[in-house]
Amino acid sequence: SQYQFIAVSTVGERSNVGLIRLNRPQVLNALSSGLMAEVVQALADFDGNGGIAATVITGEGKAFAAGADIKEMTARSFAGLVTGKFRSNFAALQSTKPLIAAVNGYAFGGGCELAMYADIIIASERAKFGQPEIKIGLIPGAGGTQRLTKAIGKSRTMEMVLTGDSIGAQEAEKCGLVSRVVPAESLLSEAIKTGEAIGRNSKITVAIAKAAVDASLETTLRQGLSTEARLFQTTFATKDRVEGMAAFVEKRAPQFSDE
Ligand code: CO8
Repeated sequence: SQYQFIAVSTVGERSNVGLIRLNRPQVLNALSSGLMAEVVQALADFDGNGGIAATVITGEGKAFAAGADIKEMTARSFAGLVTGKFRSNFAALQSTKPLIAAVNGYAFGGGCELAMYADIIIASERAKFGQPEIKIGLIPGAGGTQRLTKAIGKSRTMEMVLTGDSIGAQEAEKCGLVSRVVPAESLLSEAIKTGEAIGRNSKITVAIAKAAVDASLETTLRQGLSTEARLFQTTFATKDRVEGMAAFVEKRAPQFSDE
């Protein structure tokens, strides 16, 4: 394999779901620069692969990812952070297709941030989410203060970011950080099933829908509704909407062409 720190495959009945497994279980999948660079590459490859409908990312062992690699970070300096490339792998994460995080265990620090980068988080009952950076003299640096606040609100985010304490899967579900909690043994199959369900829809319409939901996090309600209206209109220009409606009327399954 071209990868050292992750394992990459395609899964699902139609082999149309990408799977990325973080694979440094001996250090709880700590996100070293090397590992992050591989995640960026694998995600970009799946994104550009016409046969892939969605990607699932998960961790090997008892962690999803316990954060940035602290041993690697100890050598970093303020000047190096300002002028260097430490953040660039997080900043380079890019997926126009749906990304599903299957959080199997600890999602701490950069691990929680990586999960929150995903479009959907499905949690095993063993999952734990935290932004413990404060305990080592840092603050979250890859979206933790922003995406967590948008997901679960200011008060809980403040409590987590200021104390460094983590929350379990049930609490994460209760406060809306994850879409659902499933038994540990069915986590991966549930995440893949979700990818397959997305894959039964038109790729072009899925991309438009994802862009519309993403817009809600970036803008005012008025602008967001306007963006949604425009994107809704564009779906009428697709062959897949003609097919989808025809199939409904004719009481048959649609044959989407992704056009
Ligand atoms: N980095 C490096 N090594 C790690 C990390 C990590 N983040 N987490 C765990 N490990 C290693 C441990 O050192 C240990 O290695 P060894 O066996 O050689 O001693 C091995 O993994 C197993 O870990 P533990 O023995 O600690 O396992 P426990 O089950 O006892 O504890 C915990 C699990 C509670 C998750 C614990 O490992 C822990 O607290 N880990 C650190 C969590 C943390 O602080 N994460 C935040 C890191 S900072 C961060 O993520 C900033 C992100 C910035 C991104 C933006 C880029 C600019």
